[in-house]
Amino acid sequence: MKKEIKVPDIAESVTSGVITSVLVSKGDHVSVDQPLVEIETEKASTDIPSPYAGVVDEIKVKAGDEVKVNQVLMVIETEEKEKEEGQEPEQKDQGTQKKKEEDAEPSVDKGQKEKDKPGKETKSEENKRAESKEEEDLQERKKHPSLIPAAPSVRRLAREMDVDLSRVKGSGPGDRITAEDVQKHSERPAEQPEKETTAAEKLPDFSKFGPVSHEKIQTIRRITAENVTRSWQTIPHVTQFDEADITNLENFRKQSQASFEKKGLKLTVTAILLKVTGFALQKFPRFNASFNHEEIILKHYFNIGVAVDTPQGLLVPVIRDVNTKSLMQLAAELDELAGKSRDKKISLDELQGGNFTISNLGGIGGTAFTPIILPPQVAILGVSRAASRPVYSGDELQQRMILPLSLSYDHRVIDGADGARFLRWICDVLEDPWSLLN
Ligand code: CAO
Repeated sequence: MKKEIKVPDIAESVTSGVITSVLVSKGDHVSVDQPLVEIETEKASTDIPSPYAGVVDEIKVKAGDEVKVNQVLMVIETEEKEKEEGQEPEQKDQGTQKKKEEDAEPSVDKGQKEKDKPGKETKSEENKRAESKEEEDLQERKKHPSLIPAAPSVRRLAREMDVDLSRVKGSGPGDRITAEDVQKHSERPAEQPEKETTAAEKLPDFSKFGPVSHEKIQTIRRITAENVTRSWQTIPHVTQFDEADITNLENFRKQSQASFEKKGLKLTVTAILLKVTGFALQKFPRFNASFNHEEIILKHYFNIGVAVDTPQGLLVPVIRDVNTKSLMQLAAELDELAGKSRDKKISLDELQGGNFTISNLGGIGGTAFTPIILPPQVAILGVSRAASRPVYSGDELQQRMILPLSLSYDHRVIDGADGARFLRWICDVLEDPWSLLN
């Protein structure tokens, strides 16, 4: 029996990738879980294993091809016998569903169908009726969104891309909506790619003014570019700035360093921020949420992603349940995950499930920046370089260590006052960690 192998739902908010190598050839015998292709997404490289044992019948991709979730990669002739009806269980269900839907059609429509004999009406009448049927169907789908045939991953993608699923025409079996349908639909009204191409074509010939060279855009860069563009275009970002006086905290950090060093670790600002932000997310639940137009999903677990600068591009590994972990455990996990990200050893699982992100550029420099939210999250904390500054304490000028922080948040979920309160709360705790004990 022939089975199609499709690109699976690889990771949260990943909709495409590039085939880096095809690991089998036509005619090869493959076993269950045997890697078939290697794919690179903006989050990581991974193998796609075979769900079946059988013989490779057809290969539809080659190294370098860009593929989308749900796209067919190859066909495998499995050792299973053809089912009686020659249908997959899923397809059978859809067939039954379709039949049920037809049976449930209002009797007026059935009667109307009888009258619809060719030649009995003009073309424009036919068009009008087709349009009004389409409109009826649309209203029906809007009333009962759960009846729209689409997998949970496709629904999630539609929410992230701000696509109304009831308006998308499905191209899968039983009119099932695929990730590709959602993508195509989202591209239609915006005509964004077309505009971008036109803009690129209109670039002047820079070589007229001086020497130039061309650098091919690498996969991770291109996919990151697409994702940040989508985030920037669909999420109304606001960025709030504040500063924390971390003089006392820095003293504590230096004093604690010896006990961390004994375990081969370093206590850094990022590890401390993981701890403090974990508390902040518990206190301000809206920052630990996702938005899907109909509701705000509040999460009761506290997973925080940390942006890591790696030679292959930006990666965001996730530290889980930060509120249950000590500073020592957080420092150890941060060190391990940042190392794995840089060494290309991070797994997809370790890159998923974040509720909030910390992006610390302070080790490099900068006084402030406006970080871009990682959907489906609703906020991200930017950390710039802590610096020693003269600060008045009453009439007295003192030398203090000041840490600049910026918080970008989704204004559909969080109002400005809450943004300011959240960031101020973090600053207050950094200035006086003992206040947490109150
Ligand atoms: N202000 C001043 N100094 C800072 C600092 C800050 N905000 N943050 C870190 N530092 C210092 C550290 O104390 C350390 O100093 P020493 O070498 O003297 O001990 C040095 O900078 C390097 O720190 P680190 O990077 O090893 O450790 P970290 O835990 O603070 O950061 C990580 C870990 C993964 C966040 C960081 O290495 C990194 O990759 N940052 C880049 C994040 C990024 O690219 N964000 C942009 C995303 S959007 O494009």
